[in-house]
Amino acid sequence: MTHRPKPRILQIARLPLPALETDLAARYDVVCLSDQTDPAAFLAEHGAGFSGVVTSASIGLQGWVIAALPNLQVISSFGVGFDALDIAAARARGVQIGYTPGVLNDCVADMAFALMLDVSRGVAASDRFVRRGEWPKARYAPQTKVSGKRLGIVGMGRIGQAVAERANGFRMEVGYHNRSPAVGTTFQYFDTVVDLAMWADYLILAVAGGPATRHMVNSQVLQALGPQGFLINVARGSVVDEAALIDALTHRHIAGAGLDVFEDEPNVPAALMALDNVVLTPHTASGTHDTRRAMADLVLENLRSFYTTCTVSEPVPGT
Ligand code: 8YV
Repeated sequence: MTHRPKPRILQIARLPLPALETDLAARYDVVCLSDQTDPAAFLAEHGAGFSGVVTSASIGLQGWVIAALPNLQVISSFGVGFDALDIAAARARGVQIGYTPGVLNDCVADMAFALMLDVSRGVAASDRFVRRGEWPKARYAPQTKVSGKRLGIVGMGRIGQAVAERANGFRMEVGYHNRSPAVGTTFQYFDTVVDLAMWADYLILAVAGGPATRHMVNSQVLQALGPQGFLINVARGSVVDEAALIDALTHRHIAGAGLDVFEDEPNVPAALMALDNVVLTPHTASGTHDTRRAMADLVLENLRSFYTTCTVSEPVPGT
């Protein structure tokens, strides 16, 4: 019996799910680039030996790494966003790119609602109030009702739709902005984010990151959202002008914000941390055992499919 050597896979950095690293190591000859003392020197010496790359939406893949892998054929990314991945460089080389759409919609939409409920009702803030021992001395101030309010969704893709589905149980009216009106939805469409923000009590961001959406939420949008309005971001930090948001929150031009993503992760501005009308989570919208396992299975399936049929099973659109 002849033994074909296992394909060599370059893992760009430590992955969010250790079990995925174990599964990869059982199937492939894996080397982690971030474990190398001099990654550039390592690639110069060994780059030609790798046919595959595994990365994540947060880690991404830079063009110079792609250039240092002359025999690269497949990239399998853990996540649905690909704004940190140099798609153009990979496409120019005919490299297949697989990602993990679909399986995280529920958890990201759940997190959007968790942030919306928390920042409106002061869940985390009142938890801090109780822990500080303030309850026996004072009453916690009334907060903002969520049910029945207007929910504005920016980006009516799969995650935006999962957010909209949840609004029904809260008897919320849904409006949305998208590049173009979404087929098959009856929700009210707004041509601009400013118009949507003006209408909405809650603006939930569920758009892709990247140059096309950079600072889509700026001071004008925040002014339109107004002093009773809340901003929820489960998309990408780059979608919001963070300096403008800090200014709007500090001067109460908006009521509050629930943020899972930031412009310079994992660094969160001290000015945001100092505010009580903000709920901050560390980019964990997809971070449940169930969803991370389903994402890991798709990372493995994309590789399995590529190494048996020469095509990934979930290609990034347009590749
Ligand atoms: C993950 C994400 O947290 O899928 C995405 O685009 O940003 C998240 O689901 C990320 O991939 C983990 O690194």
